[in-house]
Amino acid sequence: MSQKIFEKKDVRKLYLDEQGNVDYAKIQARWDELKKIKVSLGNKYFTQQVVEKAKTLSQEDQQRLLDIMIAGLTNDDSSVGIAATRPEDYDFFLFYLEPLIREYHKIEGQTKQEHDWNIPVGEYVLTKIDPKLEKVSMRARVARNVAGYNLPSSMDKDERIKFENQMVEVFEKFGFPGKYHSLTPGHKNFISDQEADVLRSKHFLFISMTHDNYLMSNGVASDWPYGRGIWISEDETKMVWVGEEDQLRIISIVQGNDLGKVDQSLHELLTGIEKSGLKFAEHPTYGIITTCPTNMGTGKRQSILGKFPNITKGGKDEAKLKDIAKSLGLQARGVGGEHSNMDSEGTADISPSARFGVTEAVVTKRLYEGLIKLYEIERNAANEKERQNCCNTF
Ligand code: DAR
Repeated sequence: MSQKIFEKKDVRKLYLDEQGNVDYAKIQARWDELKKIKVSLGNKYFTQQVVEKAKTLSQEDQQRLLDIMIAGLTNDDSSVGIAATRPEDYDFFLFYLEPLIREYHKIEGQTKQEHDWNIPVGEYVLTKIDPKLEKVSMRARVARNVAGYNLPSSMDKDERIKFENQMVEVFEKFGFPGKYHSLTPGHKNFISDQEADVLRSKHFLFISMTHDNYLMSNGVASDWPYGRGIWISEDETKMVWVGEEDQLRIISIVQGNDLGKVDQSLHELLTGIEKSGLKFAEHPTYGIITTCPTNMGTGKRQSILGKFPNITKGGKDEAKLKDIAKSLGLQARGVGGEHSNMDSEGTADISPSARFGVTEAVVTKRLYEGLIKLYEIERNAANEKERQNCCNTF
């Protein structure tokens, strides 16, 4: 199967028999084919035991299980490949999801998620790592889905629009000065493509989801652009994405050097939204429920945009930075987020990979401690380059 864009409604047909029932032989054949290319977690844990258990379920539930793993079946380069369709999937399909959740988040023993937003201001200060890190783009977001709705991969157009309108009501009364911009044609807050592109050029708004084969094949991008939009605070430091991979991505972007200040800003926004009466989907042990199990637990991702020209050799060796970051429990992404490239200065978005089994406070601590080591490696790479340059001249 090539890597062109597949829509969920078309791709799922590949794994159904003539009666429209799930065809396990077709699924297995595709997983076997993928085993020669790359083994995603969805593939690894789709064992014979899982198949046997799945076959005891109703056809509707078997199809739901197919939908959960369809991005992994579709994308040759998938490393996870899972998207939950409803909050209940994290109970109902645990026989399949639990081991892959444990492996991704490196959880041994009990899995109960704890929360702690007690994050000090003045402690995780980037200029302590390097005085040059005076004005850094620091970001943090939490993913949230609202109880009572399907998750985005199985929302239909009406549900997406209903959800967006419920959020507009929240934004109108939750007390933060700002404005909602909708991509939904005919919406009272509709913005044109040109206006949307301005927001994208500032790295505020997400790009069209129709270009992402993960989100297209698992249905998260269906009905684009209906029910999608962004709320932006007047000072452009707080944002809420509506209708992306999770129903809500609540975001804070701060230019500066104190990681704790981003958390403070994010937590203020999150609390403001909660106070408006919304109830987020939460699991008693898995914590915050998200579409992708990689985000569950805290749903929090905190990052900085940093330059690593020496490790990446002027942006040419992104893989090196990604490998080093991984060994430090961090993820390195390009300037435009996931699946994007770094620039010629090796500018990367660095965040801790763990979101589950750690508290919100630990995510910040891990980012800071990881950055101490990463910048040390960058300095060593710079010194090494200088040493080589010096000696090459002889
Ligand atoms: N690249 C996809 C998704 C990985 C996690 N990222 C999310 N959920 N945005 C994969 O399955 O490898």
